[in-house]
Amino acid sequence: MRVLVVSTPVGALGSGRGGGVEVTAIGLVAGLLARGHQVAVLAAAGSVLAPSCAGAELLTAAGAPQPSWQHRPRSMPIEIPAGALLPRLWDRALEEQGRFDVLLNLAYDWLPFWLTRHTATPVAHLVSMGSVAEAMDEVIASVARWRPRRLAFHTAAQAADFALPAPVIVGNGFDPAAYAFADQAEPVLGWAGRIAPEKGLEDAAWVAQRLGLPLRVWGLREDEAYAAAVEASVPPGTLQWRGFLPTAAFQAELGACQVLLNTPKWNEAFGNVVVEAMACGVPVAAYARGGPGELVVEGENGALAPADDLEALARAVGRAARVSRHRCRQMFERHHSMAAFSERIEAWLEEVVG
Ligand code: HBI
Repeated sequence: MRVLVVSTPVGALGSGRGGGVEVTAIGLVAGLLARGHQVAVLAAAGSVLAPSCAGAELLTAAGAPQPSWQHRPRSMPIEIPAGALLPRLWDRALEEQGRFDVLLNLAYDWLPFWLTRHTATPVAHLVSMGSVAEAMDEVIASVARWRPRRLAFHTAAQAADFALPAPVIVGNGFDPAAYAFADQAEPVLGWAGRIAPEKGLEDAAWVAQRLGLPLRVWGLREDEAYAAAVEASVPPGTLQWRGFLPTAAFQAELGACQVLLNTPKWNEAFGNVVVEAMACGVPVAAYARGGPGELVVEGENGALAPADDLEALARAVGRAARVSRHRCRQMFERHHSMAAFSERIEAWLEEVVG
């Protein structure tokens, strides 16, 4: 197939601003290329493609980034800033659509969902979040009523926010060669994600201090005040801030952790870092909430605690530390490799094109 992947307007690929979508885009583009499809990527000016995506054509558009839905009230109207990037991305996508079999949208934004019924080349949406806003729920529901299979989700927990009869669940995918299995661990815990309230870092900090172990923290300090508040909530030295690292450096440090803590405070659609930890052989202790609640299987690749139950999460760390690190890697390779993911994406897009 000839696939045009239209990226998120919140930031350039490779900047870290796109959050999980950046990792998804790499797995999806590299995976489809490896399966012999022609792929082009339309993204914000300044985007760079990972080496594994070198075979894809890169189209860019410049404009004002879209404010993230993650920090907007649910009743927020749709906003299009002056000079907005989003309409420019889709202006270009509609101009180019004639040379593609399918347009694959990765943006969680009103415009591409609204366009779905009106394009010549079919648009398919890989929905990147659960329900975060009324106006988005409404436009996603309108696509679901018209052609439900034009929507795909990362997990069933995420899809459940949109009440579809039989949602397409595609998981996510990562390049196994990019993650090194680490058999030995240091006596440290890990936490990774955007440093923002919905990610619940304060709970991981509390558990680390409760267990008397340092907590290595990786991620973009998106909310500085929040980061400072978490730092102040535990004794100095509990948190070791590692910043936002490119995957190669991140996974090398992540592999040294005994257990990764995952503490979502919202219906996390997937939980990329949970799978990245598995790829490095690191078991995960997570809240039974959202995607992580599905990805972590008690006793197999980690341990689960009732959401927001700090004492239970501290106990889950002990159970997670005892699971086989080889089993974690094995589960990653079977379910979450780029090959497994792109096979699911290919089947979905061929159904859309068909
Ligand atoms: N907000 N408006 C908007 N559009 C997106 O595509 C978007 C977002 N917030 C977060 C986000 N995408 C990605 O970080 C997802 O991986 C969650």
